[in-house]
Amino acid sequence: MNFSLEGRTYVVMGVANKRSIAWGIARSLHEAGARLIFTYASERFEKPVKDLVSTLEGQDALFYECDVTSDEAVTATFDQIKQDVGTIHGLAHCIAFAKKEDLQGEFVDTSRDGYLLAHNISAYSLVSVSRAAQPLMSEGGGIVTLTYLGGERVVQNYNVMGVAKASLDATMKYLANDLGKHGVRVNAISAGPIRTLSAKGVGDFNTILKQIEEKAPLRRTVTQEEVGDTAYYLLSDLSRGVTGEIIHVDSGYSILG
Ligand code: NDP
Ligand code: N5H
Repeated sequence: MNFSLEGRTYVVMGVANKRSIAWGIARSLHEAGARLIFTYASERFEKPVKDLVSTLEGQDALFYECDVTSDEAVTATFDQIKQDVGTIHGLAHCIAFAKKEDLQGEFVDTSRDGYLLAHNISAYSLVSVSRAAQPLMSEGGGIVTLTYLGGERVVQNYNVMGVAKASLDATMKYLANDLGKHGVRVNAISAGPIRTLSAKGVGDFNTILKQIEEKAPLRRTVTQEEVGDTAYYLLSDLSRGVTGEIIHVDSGYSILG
């Protein structure tokens, strides 16, 4: 079996900058020979993303604006991708958002607004994007999303995002069940803490990283590259029998009690 991604096209959603997990995924897919399509939330990110992608040698990428809070935007984006490239072979969904005030203090204080916003962007978007992308995966394909341990158990301060990740995990499984008959597999990567723009400004992130270095079986944190290579596995035929699965790329931290 040939595990090169030559001749295959993948959509990567959620590159904000070079630290983004989505960027680690893009680099792994690029290394494997894939053609890449990038989407970003607003025009503001067009130039930075294009500048970053210009560093990928020989990559003939395409770029689209896509705010996942709008079904119309999602549908229009994938309609345009269909017109421009025809078939795609997979998608990496690396998108989440919650209000800052909902990522501290007590979960019980989460507002209705904040709860709905976090779920809208971080969980429902996977439904919307998968529905729009599936018809483009006429040769079968893979969808990968990014989750975190805080959706499986209580992690201090993760709060509403933990509840949204629990929803995302279940969403991934229901989508895997629906899309399997079309040859489309849907999986999640549960990444250990990585310093990204989203993680920035989050109180005591250093303490969280230090705890991983002290306690995780591998005694170190993980990198964007390690998450990227697992996404490559999940988006390639190497994982052809795997769907509805959550793979922890977290130095083994999740096995600890
Ligand atoms: P980044 O800040 O690099 O990426 C977050 C992305 O979400 C940004 O690119 C942002 O797009 C995008 N986004 C937010 N709102 C919208 C929207 N309405 N429409 C489209 N895109 C939107 O952080 P990460 O790489 O850390 O995050 C990627 C994923 O990984 C998230 O799901 C996160 O929960 C998950 N994760 C992260 C971990 C970590 O420790 N960093 C650990 C486990 C999981 P834009 O920049 O264009 O606004
Ligand atoms: C237990 C923790 C630490 C506490 C919680 C952190 C949660 C982070 C996730 C969300 C996605 C962060 C977020 O929405 C930040 C925004 O309010 C403000 N930032 C932005 O608007 C920037 C500019 C844009 C690019 O960000 C987004 N998201 O659009 C969890 C950590 C140990 C692990 C972690 C950091 C998990 C995760 O899900 O990201």
